[in-house]
Amino acid sequence: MYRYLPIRKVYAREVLDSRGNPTVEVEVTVGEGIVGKDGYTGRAIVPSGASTGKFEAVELRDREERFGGLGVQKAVNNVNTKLADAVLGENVLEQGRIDSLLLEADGTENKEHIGANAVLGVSMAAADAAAKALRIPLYQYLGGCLAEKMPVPMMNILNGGKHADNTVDFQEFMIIPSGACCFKEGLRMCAEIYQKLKNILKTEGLSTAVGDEGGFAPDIKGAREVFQLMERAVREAGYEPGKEICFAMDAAASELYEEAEERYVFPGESQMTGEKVRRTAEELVEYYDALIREFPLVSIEDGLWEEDWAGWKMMTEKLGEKVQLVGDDLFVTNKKRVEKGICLGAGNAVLVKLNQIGTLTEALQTVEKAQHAGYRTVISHRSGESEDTFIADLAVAAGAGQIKTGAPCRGERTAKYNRLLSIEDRLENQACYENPFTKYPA
Ligand code: 2PG
Ligand code: MG
Repeated sequence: MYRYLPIRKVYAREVLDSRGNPTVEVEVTVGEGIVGKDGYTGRAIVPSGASTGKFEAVELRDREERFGGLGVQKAVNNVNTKLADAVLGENVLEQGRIDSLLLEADGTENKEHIGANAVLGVSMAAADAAAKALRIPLYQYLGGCLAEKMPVPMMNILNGGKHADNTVDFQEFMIIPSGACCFKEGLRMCAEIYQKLKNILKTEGLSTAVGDEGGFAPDIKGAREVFQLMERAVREAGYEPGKEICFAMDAAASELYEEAEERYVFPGESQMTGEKVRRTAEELVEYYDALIREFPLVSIEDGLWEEDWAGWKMMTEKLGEKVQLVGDDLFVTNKKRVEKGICLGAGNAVLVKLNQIGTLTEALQTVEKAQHAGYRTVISHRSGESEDTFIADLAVAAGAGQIKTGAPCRGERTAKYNRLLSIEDRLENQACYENPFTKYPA
């Protein structure tokens, strides 16, 4: 077995993501011999968000005419010059060292110099190359021989907010197969419900077009009406809401908050009702509480905006015993912000997105910090994705427990689900699948 596997080549190119915007693909070639002859090439495509948090690491865009300013040639050049210089000849099996060399090459706190999209591409592709050279699956390389916990999917079936052009103000409505015995069964149950929901929408004369993450994107008045349709779909598929299937939502409240008004503004609901709908943090938490009482809602992500630590504390005191409160924009996969949340008692779960922080090592440290404090972890895709399946392996490797990777629709989403099916197959009876929501609804 190898102990030293030098990085021979680092190469990036501009490719397209699922929204048709450019993103960075990186190839890292390792091997003791001549490149191209007996080397192993790992590859990675970096995702991109739409409802990005204010405190995320910086995604470098060209801001020139091509691709409407969204080109990533500068990030690509940074990989091919500065980052390649930093890691060529380094041992790919030392991920921690590679990531710290990448951080050093950038030299800023938020990776604004070289771009988190450049840095992350190299970090991920290096891990992929190492796994290939060792001829073991990526989840095993990252997580070791104890990597056998399959994540429970939080499957997005209805899109709103920044991910769709409809009147639904909250960004994501998800189903969780809490009664499934394994990942494969859970995925089947969710896919069946997705199809039932499609039929129901059609019968109701609502649109079955999909949003960025593959969930349907009809014009609906508010969350209650969405959950009612979801309950119908669950029942029609032959399952019991609250027993076999629970609900989750990503409010993405940072997108709704108007600082000047100190209120959350609901443009879709306002349009549908003809009244200007605005809510304070307290009113919004009351609103969530009512939804929790009416529906089997067990997880709320970004229930309040990213700078309201006091509001998050209040929300956690009120709802934290009943439901999972996931910090996405609040924590941005940043260890320091998670530490702050733990100290304050803000939220009880962390959403983990690699490109919010920029290196694999930092993301894994955040997971460790969260899990150590008893916070749950959810590995997540971005709304702009690709065929890259890294996060599926990462979810198993980190024993994250949950994954959020969209609807059972659109290739960039199903690629991750299908990868998880193949991992579960490979693990055979070693694979474990635990429902983290046994104690909910309270
Ligand atoms: C989120 C993500 C992924 P985006 O808010 O959780 O669903 O969306 O990538 O647009 O930030
Ligand atoms: Mg989110």
